[in-house]
Amino acid sequence: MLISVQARRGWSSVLIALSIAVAVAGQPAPKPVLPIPTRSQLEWQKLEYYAFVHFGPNTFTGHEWGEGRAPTDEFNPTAFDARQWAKVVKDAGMKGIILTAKHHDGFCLWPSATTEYSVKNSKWRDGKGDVVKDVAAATREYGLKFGVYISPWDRNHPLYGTPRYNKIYKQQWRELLMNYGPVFESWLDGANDNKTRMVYDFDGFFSTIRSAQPNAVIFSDAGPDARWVGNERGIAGETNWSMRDNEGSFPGFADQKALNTGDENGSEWVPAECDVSIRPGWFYHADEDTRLKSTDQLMDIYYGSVGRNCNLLLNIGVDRRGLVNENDIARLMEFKAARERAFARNLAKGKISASSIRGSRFAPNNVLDDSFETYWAPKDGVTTASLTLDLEMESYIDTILLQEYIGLGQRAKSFAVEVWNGREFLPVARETTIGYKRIVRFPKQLTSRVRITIEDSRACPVISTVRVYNTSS
Ligand code: FUL
Repeated sequence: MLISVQARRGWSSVLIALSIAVAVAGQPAPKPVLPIPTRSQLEWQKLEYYAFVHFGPNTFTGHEWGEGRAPTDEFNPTAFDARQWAKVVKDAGMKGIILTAKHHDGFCLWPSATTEYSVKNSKWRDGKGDVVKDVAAATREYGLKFGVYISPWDRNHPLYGTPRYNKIYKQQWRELLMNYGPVFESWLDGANDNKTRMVYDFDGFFSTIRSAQPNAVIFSDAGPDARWVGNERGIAGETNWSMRDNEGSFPGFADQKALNTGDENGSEWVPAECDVSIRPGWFYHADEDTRLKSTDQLMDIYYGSVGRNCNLLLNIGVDRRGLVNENDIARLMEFKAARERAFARNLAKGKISASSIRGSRFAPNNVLDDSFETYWAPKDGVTTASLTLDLEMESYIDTILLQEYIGLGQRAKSFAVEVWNGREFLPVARETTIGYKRIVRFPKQLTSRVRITIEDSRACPVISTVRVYNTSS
């Protein structure tokens, strides 16, 4: 008896607590729209900007695609210092380094048991050096992520072109992924020898990588976790969905146009990454020291990649000393300063209202805080909705930054930005997708109010962030 009274009391207090919770929270969160990112994919997306480093015999021979015949002694950096790389990368505002542990020439930057063509047979550090080990340790020391690229195409290995080579390549992945600590991204392409046309066991490669490092995002032209953006210019499509169908596509046979925009109806979450080099080539060549991309070009790349729902993998030049070259350092820092100038002052600080309110937990104010996890959402079923923002004071503006809370899927299909001219709202931009981050630039306007209208969406929109800037002030 006593027990059941207590139980009833227990239940009623639970009910009271629940109704208070519902009153405070209003409606429950919107249901996810599938597919959605895994935890690793979401954490990966938040990195936004990290470095690619191509380093190996090509650095010394001046080639881009070595044939695998350069003597191992050619690889002999005179002042190799991975900590210098990590410091530069950190100072540049990048979040990690992906190292070409093996390029098409087949030379391994670690003492692999799978080949004689590696650092172990070079003069560098009397064959005792290990570039992978030093870079992995330096990234850890500087709080950076570490990733690796090994080319499946191997122009040196005697077994290349035979099925046995697939085993060798898997073994190389295992060596890299099991001996050097956590790897945030495993990068591979479908590069192949035109004559041999080696049949790669991509499924086997992916499962080898997955079992050695379950949290590493696997990148290739065809996913499975992150996809190539379809060009090496660093520019994503204006429309850029993080969804694709990986089925039937494999590395090396890429539909570049489809990769550039993703697919609204894609069944898998495969966000795009933009790989692009700060120099004309991927490897360091002294004669390219004066041909680095300008800061303006890098800003365009930033807007075309991070500003279009992509991660930016910017390749930098490590020279024959084994150091990031001074020219690259200077440009990286100018690029960083330019980003800081452009985004110095967020003008989205005033009052905000929405055309549809779901509940206080999902209030429009959530788009103004610094948290990615809090968002504004209208009621279920509402796929056209707007946010109106009063700026603190009349200001010049030319850029708006939006983020969708992609933990619930990528939703917005089209949106418009309008500014108040004292009498009415005038359109300044009409765009398509948003995704994790979208930065839209428009001609400079003097205004006190901005309206963002999600015109169409796969389900009710979930907007995490709205920021407004005058990037040319
Ligand atoms: C391509 C390679 O052929 C280039 O040399 C470079 O490594 C680039 C990042 O990937 O597939």
